[in-house]
Amino acid sequence: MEKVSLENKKKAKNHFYYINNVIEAVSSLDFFSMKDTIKQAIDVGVPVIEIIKKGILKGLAESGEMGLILAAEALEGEILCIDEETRRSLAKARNYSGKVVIGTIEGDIHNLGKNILIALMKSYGMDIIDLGIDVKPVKFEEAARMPDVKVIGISYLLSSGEPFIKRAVSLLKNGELANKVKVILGGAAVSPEIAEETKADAYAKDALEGVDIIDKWLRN
Ligand code: B12
Repeated sequence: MEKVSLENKKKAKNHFYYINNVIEAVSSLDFFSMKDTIKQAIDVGVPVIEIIKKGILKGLAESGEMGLILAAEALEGEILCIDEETRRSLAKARNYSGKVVIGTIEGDIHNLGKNILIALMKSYGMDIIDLGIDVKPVKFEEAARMPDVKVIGISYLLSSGEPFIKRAVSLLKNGELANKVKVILGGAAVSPEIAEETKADAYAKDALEGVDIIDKWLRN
């Protein structure tokens, strides 16, 4: 018993070291060390979810706008790479059914927030279809018709995207798809008013809140 707890303490200390390196790299705007430290943390076995929650998001909070732009590039290759076998076993352990579709709304090319959410969802074991950026409302509707799709997540950072968000949610929630899919909105331009006005099922102020809501939906 004593030995196990000592090992756990060592492991936690080790993880703390690698997570701190990630925070340091992200907050100091060092693109190459961002990539390296994220990869190192993954290689030594720090769970991706910890790297995102305790490392990347903390580092981002300390960095300015330039940091966010660099981090967007650095993250893409590193944290979105959970292999399919691992994902499936995580999904089974959590009793998930159904897929999540995600995309950034028409006219909007911001993808860092969306990619962070995807990385988090993958680390929970969720099965994801990423429609990418600048996604037309009708594409969300088409995706919602696919078998197994249960959740549609829409990212929205530019306030000029409001008409497209309204159109997308209307296509998803005003017809026969309303009972098939749940819709969640996120991103800096989303407000409680928009979520209520559009009749989306939920909105989330950040990826952590979003992933918890989706987690509950996929278990039902
Ligand atoms: C980085 C950035 C860019 C990068 C994007 C790089 C990339 N690959 O994403 C570049 C330089 C390309 C860019 C371009 C532009 N940008 Co810009 N950009 C930003 C910036 C600095 C950070 C956005 C970001 O990545 N934040 C970090 C992430 C982690 O946060 P987030 O996106 O909010 O996501 C979190 C949550 O919201 C949530 N989340 C996000 N999506 C979703 C979805 C769901 C379903 C859920 C549940 C949760 C969720 O999870 C994330 C983690 O918690 C913001 C300013 C800011 N400080 O926010 C401006 C900002 C968004 N941009 C802005 C503008 C105006 C532009 C441009 C039009 C500029 C121009 N004149 O060309 C263009 C847009 C081009 C286009 N057609 O989209 C404005 C928007 C203003 C507005 N209200 O409309 C902002 C607010 C800057 C400002 N203060 O004016 N931008």
